[in-house]
Amino acid sequence: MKGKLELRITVAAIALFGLAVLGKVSTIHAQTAPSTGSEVKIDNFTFAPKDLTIAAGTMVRWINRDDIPHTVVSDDKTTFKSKALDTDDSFSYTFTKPGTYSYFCSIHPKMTAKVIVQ
Ligand SMILES: [Cu+2]
Repeated sequence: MKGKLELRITVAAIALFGLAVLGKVSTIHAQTAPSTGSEVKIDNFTFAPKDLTIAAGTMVRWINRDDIPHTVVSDDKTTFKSKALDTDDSFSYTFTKPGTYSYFCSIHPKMTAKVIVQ
Protein backbone atom coordinates (compact mmCIF):
# COMPACT_ATOMS: atom_id res chain seq x y z
CA MET A 1 0.00 0.00 0.00
CA LYS A 2 2.71 2.45 1.10
CA GLY A 3 4.98 1.37 -1.77
CA LYS A 4 2.29 2.10 -4.34
CA LEU A 5 1.81 5.65 -3.02
CA GLU A 6 5.56 6.31 -3.15
CA LEU A 7 5.65 5.06 -6.73
CA ARG A 8 2.82 7.43 -7.66
CA ILE A 9 4.63 10.39 -6.08
CA THR A 10 7.82 9.48 -7.97
CA VAL A 11 5.95 9.29 -11.30
CA ALA A 12 4.32 12.65 -10.62
CA ALA A 13 7.70 14.20 -9.74
CA ILE A 14 9.28 12.87 -12.96
CA ALA A 15 6.36 14.25 -15.01
CA LEU A 16 6.69 17.68 -13.39
CA PHE A 17 10.45 17.69 -14.00
CA GLY A 18 9.84 16.80 -17.65
CA LEU A 19 7.39 19.68 -18.04
CA ALA A 20 9.86 22.09 -16.43
CA VAL A 21 12.62 21.01 -18.86
CA LEU A 22 10.26 21.34 -21.85
CA GLY A 23 9.24 24.80 -20.69
CA LYS A 24 12.86 25.91 -20.45
CA VAL A 25 13.72 24.55 -23.93
CA SER A 26 10.81 26.37 -25.57
CA THR A 27 11.77 29.63 -23.81
CA ILE A 28 15.35 29.39 -25.14
CA HIS A 29 14.02 28.62 -28.62
CA ALA A 30 11.73 31.68 -28.56
CA GLN A 31 14.67 33.92 -27.63
CA THR A 32 16.88 32.74 -30.50
CA ALA A 33 14.21 32.45 -33.23
CA PRO A 34 14.84 35.07 -35.94
CA SER A 35 11.18 35.82 -36.57
CA THR A 36 10.26 37.31 -33.20
CA GLY A 37 10.28 40.87 -34.58
CA SER A 38 12.49 43.86 -34.86
CA GLU A 39 12.15 47.49 -33.84
CA VAL A 40 13.10 50.79 -35.48
CA LYS A 41 13.12 53.82 -33.24
CA ILE A 42 12.28 57.25 -34.66
CA ASP A 43 13.93 60.06 -32.75
CA ASN A 44 15.50 63.43 -33.55
CA PHE A 45 14.43 63.19 -37.25
CA THR A 46 16.24 59.87 -37.62
CA PHE A 47 15.28 56.24 -38.14
CA ALA A 48 17.49 54.00 -36.00
CA PRO A 49 18.90 51.71 -37.18
CA LYS A 50 19.07 53.40 -40.59
CA ASP A 51 19.81 50.05 -42.28
CA LEU A 52 18.02 47.10 -40.70
CA THR A 53 18.74 43.55 -41.87
CA ILE A 54 16.14 40.90 -41.07
CA ALA A 55 15.03 37.44 -42.15
CA ALA A 56 11.96 37.09 -44.38
CA GLY A 57 8.83 36.75 -42.27
CA THR A 58 10.01 39.20 -39.61
CA MET A 59 7.65 41.86 -38.34
CA VAL A 60 9.22 45.30 -38.00
CA ARG A 61 7.72 47.80 -35.60
CA TRP A 62 8.51 51.50 -35.90
CA ILE A 63 7.95 53.57 -32.80
CA ASN A 64 8.00 57.36 -32.73
CA ARG A 65 10.03 58.59 -29.75
CA ASP A 66 10.27 62.09 -31.20
CA ASP A 67 8.04 64.91 -29.95
CA ILE A 68 6.74 65.69 -33.45
CA PRO A 69 4.76 63.45 -35.85
CA HIS A 70 6.48 61.26 -38.44
CA THR A 71 5.35 58.69 -40.99
CA VAL A 72 6.85 55.48 -42.38
CA VAL A 73 6.29 55.19 -46.15
CA SER A 74 7.93 52.80 -48.62
CA ASP A 75 9.55 54.47 -51.65
CA ASP A 76 6.86 53.00 -53.95
CA LYS A 77 4.23 54.42 -51.52
CA THR A 78 2.23 51.20 -51.76
CA THR A 79 4.15 48.38 -50.05
CA PHE A 80 3.63 50.00 -46.65
CA LYS A 81 2.41 53.40 -45.52
CA SER A 82 1.68 54.48 -41.97
CA LYS A 83 -0.58 57.26 -40.84
CA ALA A 84 1.07 60.19 -39.05
CA LEU A 85 2.54 58.75 -35.88
CA ASP A 86 2.35 60.94 -32.82
CA THR A 87 4.78 60.56 -29.94
CA ASP A 88 4.89 56.92 -28.76
CA ASP A 89 2.62 55.75 -31.61
CA SER A 90 3.85 52.73 -33.55
CA PHE A 91 3.38 51.10 -36.94
CA SER A 92 4.14 47.49 -37.86
CA TYR A 93 4.73 45.67 -41.13
CA THR A 94 5.74 42.07 -41.79
CA PHE A 95 8.27 41.59 -44.60
CA THR A 96 7.60 38.30 -46.37
CA LYS A 97 9.72 38.64 -49.54
CA PRO A 98 13.52 39.10 -49.67
CA GLY A 99 14.74 42.40 -51.07
CA THR A 100 15.80 45.93 -50.14
CA TYR A 101 12.98 48.19 -49.01
CA SER A 102 13.86 51.89 -48.90
CA TYR A 103 11.45 54.12 -47.07
CA PHE A 104 11.08 57.70 -45.87
CA CYS A 105 8.97 60.04 -43.76
CA SER A 106 6.44 61.80 -46.00
CA ILE A 107 6.35 64.83 -43.67
CA HIS A 108 10.18 65.16 -43.72
CA PRO A 109 11.32 63.51 -46.99
CA LYS A 110 14.99 63.90 -46.01
CA MET A 111 14.42 61.23 -43.38
CA THR A 112 15.29 58.02 -45.20
CA ALA A 113 16.26 54.49 -44.20
CA LYS A 114 15.98 50.94 -45.44
CA VAL A 115 15.11 47.40 -44.45
CA ILE A 116 17.10 44.58 -46.04
CA VAL A 117 15.13 41.33 -46.06
CA GLN A 118 17.18 38.15 -46.55
CU1 LIG B 1 9.23 62.95 -40.09
